[in-house]
Amino acid sequence: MNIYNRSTVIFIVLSSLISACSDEAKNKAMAEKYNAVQAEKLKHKAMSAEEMSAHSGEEMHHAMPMANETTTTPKIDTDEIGRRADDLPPPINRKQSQRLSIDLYSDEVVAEMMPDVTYQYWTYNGKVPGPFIRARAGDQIEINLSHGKPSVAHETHSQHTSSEHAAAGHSAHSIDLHAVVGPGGGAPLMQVAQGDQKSFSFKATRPGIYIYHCASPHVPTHIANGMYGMILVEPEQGLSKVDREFYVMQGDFYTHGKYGDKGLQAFSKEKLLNEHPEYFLFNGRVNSLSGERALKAKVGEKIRLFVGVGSHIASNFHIIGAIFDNVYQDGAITNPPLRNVQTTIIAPGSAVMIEFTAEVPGKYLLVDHSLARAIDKGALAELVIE
Ligand SMILES: [Cu+2]
Repeated sequence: MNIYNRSTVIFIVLSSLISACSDEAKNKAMAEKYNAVQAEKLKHKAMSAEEMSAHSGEEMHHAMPMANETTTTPKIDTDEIGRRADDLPPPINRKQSQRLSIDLYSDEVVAEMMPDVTYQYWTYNGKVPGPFIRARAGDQIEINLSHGKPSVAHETHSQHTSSEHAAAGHSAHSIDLHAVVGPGGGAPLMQVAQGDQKSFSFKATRPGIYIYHCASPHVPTHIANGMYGMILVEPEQGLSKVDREFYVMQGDFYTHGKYGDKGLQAFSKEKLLNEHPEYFLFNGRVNSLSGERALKAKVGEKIRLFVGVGSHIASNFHIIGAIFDNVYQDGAITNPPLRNVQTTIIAPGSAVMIEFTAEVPGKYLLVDHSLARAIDKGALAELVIE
């Protein structure tokens, strides 16, 4: 990090601890307040939908306003919360270091978690997971984080007041990148209040596949709501050539209702503290990586997966019917890989790089092999080999 303000770090650590201690007692009241704010926010959004439609953005789709407040199918902000598995930058070819500038924004969006189930996600750049950042060891990386989508910042302000925004628990957003060597992974420099924008830069010194996530109080809540992504720091000589690369992140989600309960689902902090998620999801929603959005490859092709866990519960990652040629555990892509692996554990806040060859055509299922999570709670994706 270029600059490091020690008192800021101490403040953030202390405030996180303080909020963690008092949170349990306030939990129920906060959930009620949260629900009230959600209802109010949706009402404001419905009222201003017409004027906002004049500012249509790529990832911001304003559907029909609510007919009334009691409808069970509230307006959604985006018709797709899940990032596609092939949405990642191509391999790096250059032989020298560069300066990179990465633009991120926080965005709280209501979207479908599964048909007839909606949820207010907190995101980087409107999708879960956030953008895949790709760099080369030695690069100087500048991270620019805006609180709110820049092009609609003024409309966002008009939707609810700062105090409502704070009551909903997202008065600040930030970023802690595990590729950063320095206090808080950059987070102390990057606490961004509503409507603000901050930047910091760091040198990517260690090759690896890393997680980044929001680190604003209450940190576990920000992460549980979807604020995470991956940053790959390629070694100077680059990675071996493959035919396909995919970006997959497993996340656990804590809805007030049970899995499949219809309507807008409030976040349940109680379930988060009890480590009792209702959903385990690959890339943000049920069936985000299935059907038309499945991972696709052809027989004989070499496939590379970057698989990470953004939120709080480890994944027992497995592909039914496949054996991994190479697994680089714990993000350690410069270590020799494990060979011929069936299932690999991915810790929360960690990622693995997996390589294998498509040998037999057909449909393969990516799962968390704690299989109730896959069969009953959403942790399923498809790989189609043609
Ligand atoms: Cu956040």
